[in-house]
Amino acid sequence: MQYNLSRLKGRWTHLSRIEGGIGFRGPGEKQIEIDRRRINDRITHLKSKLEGIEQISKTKRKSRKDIFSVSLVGYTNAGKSTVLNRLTSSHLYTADQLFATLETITRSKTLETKERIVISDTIGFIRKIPPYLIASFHATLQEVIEADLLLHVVDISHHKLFEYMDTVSQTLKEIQADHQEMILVFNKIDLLPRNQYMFMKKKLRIDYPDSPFVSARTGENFDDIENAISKKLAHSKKNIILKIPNQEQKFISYLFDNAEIIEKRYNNDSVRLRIKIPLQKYKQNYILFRKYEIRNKSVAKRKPKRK
Ligand SMILES: Nc1nc2c(ncn2[C@@H]2O[C@H](COP(=O)(O)OP(=O)(O)OP(=O)(O)O)[C@@H](O)[C@H]2O)c(=O)[nH]1
Ligand SMILES: [Mg+2]
Repeated sequence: MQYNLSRLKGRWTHLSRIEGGIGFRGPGEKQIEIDRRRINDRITHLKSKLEGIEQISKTKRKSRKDIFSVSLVGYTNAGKSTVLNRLTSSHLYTADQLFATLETITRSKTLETKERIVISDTIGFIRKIPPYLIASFHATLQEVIEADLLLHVVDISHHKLFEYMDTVSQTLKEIQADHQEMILVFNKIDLLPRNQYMFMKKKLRIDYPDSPFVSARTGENFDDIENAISKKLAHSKKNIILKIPNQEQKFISYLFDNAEIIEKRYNNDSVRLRIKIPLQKYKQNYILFRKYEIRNKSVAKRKPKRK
């Protein structure tokens, strides 16, 4: 709509040739104004709808806070939705077109290890996403920012794969989602002739030794994705804030021995800690953690987010 708005001028030139007299407007100009108003109304309507979507997805994310979350990212048409379909045996819309996916879809999956995770599909990235599009896709991108793990799906058969990989990394940096754990998944291996596939694999293995090479179409090597996720899950860490009374000395010293302390602040009768703790250890002491965990509050006041 924003794009249409900026292109309105040239649209009614055939009518503009009919001149309006002094103080009157030609029919071309009038039509442009009507169109502009219509588009502006539509933009307002869509913006408020987007706010609604964002609110809903925020609530949903909150309710899944304790579940390990994986987000699929990648260049448009890389095969993200197809990968998700196969991983979770679902039937999302996939198509050989750009931007087949326009909203976030989240599916849950139970791994062989019996752990439940959620996996979200997202819109594809492209080179130079215009800023107003980033705003529209904020809800989707928020999912990416908050994910515990990113699966970066790459179309290995595409001649521009390295350029596309760079674009995705760049976009992740721009939305400040480059701190997360990431697994690169090389997809569409069925499209490469065998010798070319072996050559690419050998080359890519140097930089990405743990990456799965798969085909979402045939399902080849799909177990490798699940194994890679399980591995990351086993080593993943939870970022939490705790307020612990001083008498819990044993628990406090346990944390100093087992967690990475990011911030600490001593009060009269308690200590507030922001820590990173391996998920396994968090689970082992789940009751104590839940008892003292502070949700959605930061130890130090954060700088207000720039809009
Ligand atoms: N041959 C082959 N085709 C695949 C494979 N994975 C996906 N495709 C096809 O590639 C096209 C794009 O797949 P999608 O899953 O829609 O891609 P996407 O990354 O979700 O795309 P956007 O939502 O547009 O960003 C579809 O036609 C899929 O059938 C694969 O492993 N092999
Ligand atoms: Mg898709």
